[in-house]
Amino acid sequence: MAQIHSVYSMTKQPSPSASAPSSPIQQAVSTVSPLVALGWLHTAKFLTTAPQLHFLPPLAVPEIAFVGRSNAGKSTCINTLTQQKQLAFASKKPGRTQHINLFSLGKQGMTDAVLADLPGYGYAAVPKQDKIRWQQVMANYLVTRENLKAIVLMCDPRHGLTELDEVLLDVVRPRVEEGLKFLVILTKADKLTRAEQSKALSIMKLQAGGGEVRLFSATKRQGIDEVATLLWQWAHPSSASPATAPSPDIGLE
Ligand SMILES: Nc1nc2c(ncn2[C@@H]2O[C@H](COP(=O)(O)OP(=O)(O)OP(=O)(O)O)[C@@H](O)[C@H]2O)c(=O)[nH]1
Ligand SMILES: [Mg+2]
Repeated sequence: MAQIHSVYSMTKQPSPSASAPSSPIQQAVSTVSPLVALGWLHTAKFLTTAPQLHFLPPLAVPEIAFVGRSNAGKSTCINTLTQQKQLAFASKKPGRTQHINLFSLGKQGMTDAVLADLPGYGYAAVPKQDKIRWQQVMANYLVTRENLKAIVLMCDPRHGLTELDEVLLDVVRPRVEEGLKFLVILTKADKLTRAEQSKALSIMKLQAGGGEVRLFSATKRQGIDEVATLLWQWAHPSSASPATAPSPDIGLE
C-alpha cells in the first residue's frame, strides 16, 4: 500500500467523533439518529449532469463529492445510502460514470445539500487523452467548486491508495487544511475477513491523519448508519435537528 502524507498533517484538527461536544447544539448534532440521517438521504433526487465543471450550476448548499478510482463502488455507495436502486449508475464495467452527476437532498422539496458522483479514475482501458481530460476536470472541480463541503474518497482496501488517489489527496490538501471535511470509505469490506478489515482500518487511519475512515459494504449493509450520520452532520453543522436545517434556497442561478 502506498504511503501518503497526512491530509490533516498541517492542521491537526480534531475529528468530530474524537472531540467532546461543547454546546447543546453540537451535542444534538452529534447524537442525530441514523434513521433521521437515512430518511434525509432517501430524499435524494437527480438534479443535473455535466461533462465539465463549467456546466455545473453554482449552488448555495453544501456539496459532498464521492471520488475514487474506477470501480471502487462510488455509485453503489450513493444508491445504498439513499436507498434507491438506480439513482446513480453502477456497473461491473469500470468507467460507467463519465459525468459529474448531482443529486439534491432535502425534505419537503427544500434542498439543503447535494451529493456529487464523480467519474472514477485509473481505468487502464480509457484512452490517454480521456484520462488526462478527466484528471483536469476532477482537479478543477476539487479546487474551485465553491460550495464543496466534504470529500468522500472511496478506496478498495484490497488495493489500498493508488498513485492517483495520492495525486487527488495532494490536490485537496490545501482545502482540507481550510476546513473541508474528508472521509475515506473502505469499500467492499465484505471481501475481507474481520481481521483484514481491522488491519485495513488501522492502516488507513494512519494514512488519513485526522480524517475520518469507515469500513463499508453495500452487499452486507455494513457501515451505512455511520456514514449516513456523518454526512448528515457535515451538511447540517449548525442545526439541532433536520426540522431546523438551513436554507430552502438552493441558489440555482
Ligand atoms: N462485493 C461488493 N461489491 C460491490 C460493493 N460496492 C460496489 N460493488 C460492485 O463494484 C462494481 C463497481 O461499482 P460502481 O458503484 O459502479 O463503482 P464506481 O466507483 O461508481 O465506478 P465508476 O463509475 O467506473 O467510477 C459493481 O459491480 C458493484 O456491484 C460492495 O460493497 N461489495
Ligand atoms: Mg460510478
